[in-house]
Amino acid sequence: MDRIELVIGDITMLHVDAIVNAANRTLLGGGGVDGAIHRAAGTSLLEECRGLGGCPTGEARITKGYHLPAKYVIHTVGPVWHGGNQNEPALLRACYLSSLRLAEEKRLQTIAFPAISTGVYGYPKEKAAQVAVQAVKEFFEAHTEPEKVIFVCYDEDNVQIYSSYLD
Ligand code: AR6
Repeated sequence: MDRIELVIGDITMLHVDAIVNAANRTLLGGGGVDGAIHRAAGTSLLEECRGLGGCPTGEARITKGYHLPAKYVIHTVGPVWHGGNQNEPALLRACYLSSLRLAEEKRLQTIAFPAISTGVYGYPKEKAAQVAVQAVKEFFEAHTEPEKVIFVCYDEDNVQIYSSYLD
């Protein structure tokens, strides 16, 4: 449990090895945390993203962090919530696991996640937090790297929800 931390605030401010972006399949930016990350990183991020050719839901891609304090950005595409019977939990879980695998491959030690899919994509926050915490715990059982995961809560709801799961 000491490998999991909860931070309240803006993910773009964090001095970590990688922050995760809740992107869309084009990887060309958008609103929410995606917009904030692109604004803070600068236009070079968008240029690098253009070269990636998009990303399927549940997968992840890595870029540099440019003007961000974080060294890298791991872009993952969460599922849009359609009621829960369209494979949403498995796809959301895949986002966390594929991001963690990329971090491990690059030997990154600290990685910060926003609450993927819980904004524009409408995934219920409580259900999403459960998937997120469970995926990270399971990954940690079998892997020593990354050393630390930070869950970043931007809204008050998520602060309450994550706190209750991590207690
Ligand atoms: N730092 C940390 N968390 C944040 C920040 C921030 N600066 N800003 C918002 N959040 P969303 P999604 C939280 O909508 O649901 C974009 O247009 C927010 O409170 O950013 O996966 C993409 O391009 C929420 O809990 O992502 C896609 O089209 C969480 O981040 C689409 O939105 C996720 O909300 C992805 O939708």
